[in-house]
Parts: sequence; structure tokens; C-alpha cells
Amino acid sequence: MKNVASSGSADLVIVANRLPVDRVPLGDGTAEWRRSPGGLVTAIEPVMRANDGSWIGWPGGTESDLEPFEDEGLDLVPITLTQQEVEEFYEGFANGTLWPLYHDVAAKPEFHREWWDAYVVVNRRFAEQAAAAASEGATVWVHDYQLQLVPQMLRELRPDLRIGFYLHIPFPPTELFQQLPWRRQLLEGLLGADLVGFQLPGAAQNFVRLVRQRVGHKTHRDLVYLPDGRTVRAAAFPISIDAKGFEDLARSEEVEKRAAEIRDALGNPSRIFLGVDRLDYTKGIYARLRAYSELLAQGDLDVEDAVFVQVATPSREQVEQYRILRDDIDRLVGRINGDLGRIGRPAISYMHASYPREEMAALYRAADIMVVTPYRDGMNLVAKEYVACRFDNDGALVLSEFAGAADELRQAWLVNPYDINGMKSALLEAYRADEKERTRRMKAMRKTVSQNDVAAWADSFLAELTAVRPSHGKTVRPARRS
Ligand code: ADQ
Repeated sequence: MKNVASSGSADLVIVANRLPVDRVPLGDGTAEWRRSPGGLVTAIEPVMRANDGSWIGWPGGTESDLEPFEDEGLDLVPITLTQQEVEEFYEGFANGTLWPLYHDVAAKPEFHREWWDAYVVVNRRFAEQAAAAASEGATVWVHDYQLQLVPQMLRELRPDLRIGFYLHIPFPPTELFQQLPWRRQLLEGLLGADLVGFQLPGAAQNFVRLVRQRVGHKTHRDLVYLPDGRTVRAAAFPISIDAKGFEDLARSEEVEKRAAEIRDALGNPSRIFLGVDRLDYTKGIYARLRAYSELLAQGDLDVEDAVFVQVATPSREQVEQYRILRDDIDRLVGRINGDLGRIGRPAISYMHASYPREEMAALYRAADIMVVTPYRDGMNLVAKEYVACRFDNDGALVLSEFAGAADELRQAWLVNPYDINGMKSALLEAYRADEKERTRRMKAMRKTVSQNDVAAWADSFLAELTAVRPSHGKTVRPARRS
């Protein structure tokens, strides 16, 4: 790792709340950077390498003296946040206001003026760093709800840039968005981009409608015409996963062996149900476990025969609603196991854990029925990862209609997570489905996932971004993929 000056030499700049590395403190007071291999890095890394890319993001924590550095050939620029900014910008406005509001108010969003002020300050810091890192005519790709003001701030600093924005979470219906005291500023922030990308077409339409109503710009279909002559396009680019990477992993001997060990450790039940989520109130974990427990209580399922494995990574633990959720689920699991489990046969095997990709693949291989039931989700990559790992064309997916993934994975057992009885029926149907039925559905879903992988997603976004602003800026060189 070596330090590099942010010299304004990057032809492609990624701006995201988090860097693709975590700062891991070592016992001796120093710390090292460790890759956090998320889907976004996998998708963007090849195109970053082909374009002298730079990635700007927060490394987590509140260290203040972090310099830009290179990690495995990627230029990384850490953004510093103070403790107060972590509380007001990250836990506050991003995760206490925007996250619940954009997810159908699954929890009550809080509106605080000081949180908004911190959001503006931190967005400006990201924009300034991006302006300093980008070369003349470079392409800057800004990610997600934490940074919606960056496109406009950056445009003011660097009108020569081609700017794209992608929202990973849902964009809310207009009625909910209107609640925001700062609705106009957020829309204007996004309009600094040349291309605003969403998971689903409906989100892009909501955005264009709001721009027309609230900001008063002329619009036509997916285009917004600004008074300064610029055109902004809003469109859907459903995100995906490294499908081949997951499948290769799933086919490996180690993963197959580990999957067998997992089944063994669970007492080789005839059916394993699996849920894997960040511990978040949007994911519908509580409702799905309740539905499952009712099936046990009614005798439709038996703990001698079936088990539900729920893996939940604790997340945003400083935000009160997340602490409450964690306690609620802990209590529910305890009650279900106490009431319905038998010695050596828990009804629910529950882990607070974050696993490496190999272990995730082994869990997907071991699970007969994958249960993904968010109340609202931009996409949900877990559903796609499960499908990618099922090279045997077996396994059943129970999927919420309100996950973006449901638009593509039509052959899943689709459920409304608010409807406990409906969810119970779908769980039972998936449990009872014969092999022919499972294979028919899985084959169709696998075709969808393998054809639209995350590389195709990144390529199509960047190609469209270039097309929206053809006469300005450098062309983004395509990734050299192996
Ligand atoms: P998330 O809300 O984090 O993402 P999701 O799309 O399911 O949700 O992605 C989670 C990722 O974390 C998956 O790759 C999964 O494998 C991994 N993961 C989950 N639990 C884990 C565990 N216990 N251990 C290890 N890994 C775990 C947001 C939006 C989504 C959108 C994505 C990408 O909320 O709707 O799909 O961004 O745009």
C-alpha cells in the first residue's frame, strides 16, 4: 500500500458512502485495511482498473488523519467524519430519516434540522474530494441515498464532468417523498447528474413526476429539460450479482463438503429453510419467523423433519430502531424454540453473524427453501445469490413481491409479507413442491440471473451515461474482463 496524492488524474471516480475496504485495528495500536468484498466492488473493479479509477468513501470510524492510498492497484480516498457527523449524517439523516422514508415508512422517519445540516456539510465534503480527484472531462459515478446532494455540488465545482447517480434503495411514492421538508433540495441535488439510475422503472417515473411537480422543469418520458440547456435522463438499471463467481464457488469441493457438514450439524433434517439478511426492520424477519412457527404449532411442519436457519448480521446498532428490532427477534426466537423445539431439535437455528462468501455459498447449497420476505427492498441480492448457487436446478425460493428482485424472478413463490396466512401457504407449497416443479422454476430463474449479471449492470449504466452526454468528456474505456 502506498500513499498517492489526489492529483486530479482519475478518468473514472466512484463516490460511495463506504470505501471497499474496512479499517481493522491491530492489537498494537496500528490498523490495517482489509477488503470488504461487496457486490459493488466486484462489479466496478474491472472498469476502475481500465480507467485509472479512484474511489472516494468513508472507511468507517472517526480517524481524522487518513491520506489517500493505493490498495491492490485501486486508488482509495478516505473521507473523514467526526463523531457528531457519524451521529447526525450517517445514523441520523441517512438511516433515521431517508432509509425508513424510502422504504414505505417501515419505521417512522424522524425529521431534524440539525441532521439535515450535517447531511449538507458531509455531502459537500464528498463533492469537493471528487472534484479534486477527477481529471478533465472525467466520469464520476455517485452512489446511493447518503449522497443525493453530491451531483449538484460537484456540477457547480466541475461543469466539465460527466456525472452519473445510482440509487440502490427504492425511490418512494410521491406522497411519501412530499413529507420531506428538504424535498426540493434533494431533487435539485440529483438533477446535477446527467443520468439518474434506479432499480425499477416505477422509481424513475416517480422521480420524473416529482421533478415536474416540485421543481417545475419540463419533462418528457424519462427526460428532464433544465433551463441551462442540460438534459437529465432517469432510467432503471436493476442491479445484479457476480453470478458466475457464485456458481463457481458453489461448485467447488470445499463448499460442497461444507454444505454437507452444515446439514449434518443440523441433524440431517429432510428440509432446511434459510433466511440471510442484514438485521433490518425492512427485511421482514420477524413476520417470516412467526409464519414459520405457526406452521409448526399447527402440525403442518415438524421439528423432527424441518429446521429454519436464520442468519442475521447486526447492522446500524447505534440506531434505536435497530436495537429494538434485535431484541424483538431475540425474544421471538427464544419463545418459539422454548415452545416448539425438542432436545437437539431447535425450531429455529439463529445466528448473529457475518460470513465469508464461501460459507454463504455453502448455506445456499444446503438450503432447500430460501425465504426472502422484505416489506420493501431495492433489489435484494440474497435472492439472486441463492439462484446462482443452485447449479443443480433444485431448491425453492419464497420471495416478497416488494423486493425489486421479484420483477425478474417471477418463478419464485411470490408472497405479500404483510399477509401471514399467505406467507404460511407459500412456505408450505414450496416445502411440498415436487422436484419437477422446483426444477422448472429454478431453471427459468437461473437463466435470468446468469444473463443479467453485475458486470452487465455496470456496463449498461456507464454506456448509457456516455450516451446521455456524448459531446462532453472522455469516453469510459470498457472493462477488461477475463
Ligand atoms: P442490502 O440492504 O444490504 O443492500 P442485499 O441486496 O440483500 O441487501 O445485499 C446484502 C448483501 O450482504 C448480499 O450480498 C449478502 O450475501 C450479504 N450478506 C447478507 N447477510 C450476510 C451475512 N450474515 N454474512 C455475510 N454476508 C451477508 C442494498 C439494498 C438492496 C440492494 C443492494 C444492492 O437495500 O435492495 O439489492 O443494496 O444494490
